[in-house]
Amino acid sequence: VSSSATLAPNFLNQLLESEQDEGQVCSKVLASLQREQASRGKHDRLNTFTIMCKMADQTLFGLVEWARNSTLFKELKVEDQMVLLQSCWSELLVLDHLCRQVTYGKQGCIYLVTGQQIEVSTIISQAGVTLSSLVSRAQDLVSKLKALHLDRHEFVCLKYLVLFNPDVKSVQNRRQVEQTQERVNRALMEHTQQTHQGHSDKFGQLLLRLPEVRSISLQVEEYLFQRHLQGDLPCNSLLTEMLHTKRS
Ligand code: DR9
Repeated sequence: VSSSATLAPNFLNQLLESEQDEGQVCSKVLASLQREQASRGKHDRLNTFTIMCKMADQTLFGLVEWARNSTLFKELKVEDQMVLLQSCWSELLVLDHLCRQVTYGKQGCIYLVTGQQIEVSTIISQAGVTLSSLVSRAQDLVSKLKALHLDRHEFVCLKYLVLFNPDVKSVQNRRQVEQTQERVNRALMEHTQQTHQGHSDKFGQLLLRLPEVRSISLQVEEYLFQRHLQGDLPCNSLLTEMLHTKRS
């Protein structure tokens, strides 16, 4: 057994350590939404879109916290941490959404971070073309990932691959980001080879899903930016701030 093969499981376990507990994330998001609702009067209830944005916003806070607590990310200069997060925040949100669907989602339903379930057919009937297409594309990807039996280790590797993107412009220490990306990539490859020996191409299949994640995330940004231009996005949100940073 080569040394890299014996070291890889430790490395992967180390990556898993900074994963957040879904129950805790759910409680945090719910608590924040309830505080928000409690501060409002009977005739000042938030609409669905605003609630969804606040939910996404809280989820995003959680993802930023996840990144900033991870050992690998902490090794980077703060400036590089900033540009990486600013570049991949929407991809992280999409991956997070996908993983939640793969883990908890029922056929034909969207499982929200709060534990609520919404039927896809309801969304399609209420939403406009952009959101409907987004939800459909995401559901197609969920089916593919379910068929691949994506596990927790693989999911966390995909998150790191998205985060440590050496192609982001204005990264200062490109070599460092590249080396981490390669290390995670190797760990993912070894993990898929060891745990899915009958499925020799799982590694390749997983990586082939990333361009679609990217494409969906760009469509999410486009959708949110349009709603922002219409004045629909809640103010003081991290979502809005991220949308602006990327465009300026
Ligand atoms: C889990 C990660 C946190 C993100 C929380 C938000 C989850 C977003 C994931 C899927 C979308 C769920 C949509 C729920 C819809 C509730 C009922 C509904 O259909 O409402 C319609 C409303 C308005 O639709 P519209 O904008 O198309 O306008 C219609 C127009 O007025 C008439 O033509 O839609 C919403 O309220 C949707 C809010 C979406 C908030 C988007 C946050 C996106 C951030 C990340 C999600 C990443 C994954 C997305 C993949 C689908």
